[in-house]
Amino acid sequence: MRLSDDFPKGFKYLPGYFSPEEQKGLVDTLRYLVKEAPLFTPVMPRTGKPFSVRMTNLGTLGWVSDRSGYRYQTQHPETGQPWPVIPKVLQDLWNKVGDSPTAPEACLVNYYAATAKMGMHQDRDEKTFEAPVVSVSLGDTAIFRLGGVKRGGPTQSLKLNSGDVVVLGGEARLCYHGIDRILGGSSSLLKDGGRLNLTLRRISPF
Ligand code: MD3
Ligand code: FE
Repeated sequence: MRLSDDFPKGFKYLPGYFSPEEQKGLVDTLRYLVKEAPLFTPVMPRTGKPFSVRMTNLGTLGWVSDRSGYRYQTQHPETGQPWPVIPKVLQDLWNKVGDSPTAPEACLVNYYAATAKMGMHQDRDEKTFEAPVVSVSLGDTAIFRLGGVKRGGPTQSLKLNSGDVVVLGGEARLCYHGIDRILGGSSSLLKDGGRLNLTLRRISPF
């Protein structure tokens, strides 16, 4: 077990980046956008096993998973509509913390009910790993696990609370990571409980 303050190079943890008022504003914006692009339940490639996390996307490209595989696509898999535009507050966040010369193309929105989790994985469906991934947590606290660039190495655990931002650049960009569990009832931000995670990404080279 690594010390919890000994993060990989390029991993930036910004606890409480968004104030409670800013978090409420973000949730209001997301409620509106999720009406346009409803949460869907992705399934695993080949097996069709459903994810416990529900998802939607904002931006010119959105990440989807179905029996054919994982990919980025321009339309919502159920409505066939283009994804809503990434709101200004998230574009601003990217410009402030992303140290990346251009705009994010995708904002994956993950919704975790109290029983949902996400297994350890790498994010490697993007065509460039040059830009960081910028993550925002809202609602219930998550127990996040961060490993190294190889599967099965040492890992460390970190709580992600509502309003926290994490920037995954440099070496951290290809580190294994997952969500072990959600602490149900730890936040009252979302009226039905659970957790929203937003990840801003660049897919294509600049
Ligand atoms: C570390 N989401 O959408 S966000 C994902 O909380 C994903 O929903 C988790 O993993 C969530 O792919 C974790 C923090 C995060 C995002 C991307 C990373 C950590 C990362 C990429 C590399 C290393
Ligand atoms: Fe991930």
